[in-house]
Amino acid sequence: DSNELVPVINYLNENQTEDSDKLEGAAEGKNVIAVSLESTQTFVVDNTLHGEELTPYFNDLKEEGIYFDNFYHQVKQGRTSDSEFLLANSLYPLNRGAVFFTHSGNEYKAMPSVLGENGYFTNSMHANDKTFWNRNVMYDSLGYDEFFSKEDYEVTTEKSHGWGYLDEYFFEDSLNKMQELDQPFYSKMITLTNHYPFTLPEELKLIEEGETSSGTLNRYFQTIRYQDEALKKFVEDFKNSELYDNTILAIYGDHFGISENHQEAMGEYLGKEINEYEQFQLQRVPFLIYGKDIEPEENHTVGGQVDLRPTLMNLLGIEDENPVQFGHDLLDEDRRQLMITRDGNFANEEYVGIQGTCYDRETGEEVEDGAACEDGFTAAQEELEMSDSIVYGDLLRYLDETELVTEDEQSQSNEE
Ligand code: GP9
Repeated sequence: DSNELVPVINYLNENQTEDSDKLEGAAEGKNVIAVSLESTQTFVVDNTLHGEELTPYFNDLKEEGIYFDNFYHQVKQGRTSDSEFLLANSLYPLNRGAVFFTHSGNEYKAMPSVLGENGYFTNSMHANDKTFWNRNVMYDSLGYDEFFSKEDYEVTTEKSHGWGYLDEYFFEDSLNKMQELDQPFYSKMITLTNHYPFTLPEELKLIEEGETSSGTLNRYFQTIRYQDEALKKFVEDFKNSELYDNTILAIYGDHFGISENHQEAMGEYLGKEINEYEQFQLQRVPFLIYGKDIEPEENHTVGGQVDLRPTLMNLLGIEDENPVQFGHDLLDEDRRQLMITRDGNFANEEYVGIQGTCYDRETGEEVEDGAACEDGFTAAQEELEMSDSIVYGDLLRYLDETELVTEDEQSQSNEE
């Protein structure tokens, strides 16, 4: 019942820092375009193959925005849909299955619905079948006004490959659609071409394939390079459009593309042995905030996808009335730096904790004093359990009444 929410809200309140974000409201009233880059990991950023950059455009673009280099994906079996869940709710996805399927009937007070209440036209753009990951059902629960799916794009065989509509055309059509939307809008775009098994038509291969022992990794370099070219066309067109003046971009990787089955090949490419710590660090995905009046900065804070919502809402200067969020604004200088994975592992400023073993986050050395990681493991367990209780118990349906209860308690204790 509604009482189950109280301890969660109390815990979250205790862990909130006073907001000391100089960028609060920096993008007030602006449109937001969130771009989810399929299978894009941080290790490709500023990296080369055969002496050529893998993501030449992104490498330059990140110098013009706020780039987070210690930002991790937090997905599990629901993959892209889990990353969407993290972004929309600032809750953790589930340990088994995809919450987009298992709990699409829950009540959420997700970012699209809150933005909607604040005058935004909210939509998701993804040129795949609308039923994939149960998106057509879940998007209603998350409060999206519209879903532009495959049927809304000019998908032809010539413009498709592998999983479907090629990114370059997806970006082009999407930008055209956005220019027609009511403003302010929030559009979430999801790319598709850089998806396993990472194949491309010959003429779209802009770089020779890799030479490692994994064909998957070798091809991944080519689809990553292709995606970067498609992104370039999109952002350049965006900059030349009227949207540029009043829109921010939030570009992030959704999850890993290269699984741990390819560790050896990854080691060949990176020139080091991929142990447990390195494998963990490979779960970093890029995150970039870019827009006309956004001051460039390289930000090293440790965070993850659960932090996207509070970060964006803060930039927009919107008071988010849903207190049940596990993320912390990435731009808040006093934020608690703790990134929790669905497996109960974590990274904080000093350590990375993996399956009971504690590593120095910067050096990767195992820390003798294992107790150093105890707090992190405990917090990870606690938060995952609390987040699960919300999802399994469909507790957000009690949000309105619970808030009244906690406020009452608050004012009572103030009077005492
Ligand atoms: C499919 C796309 C890819 O619509 O989101 O899904 P993934 O396999 O990466 O979760």
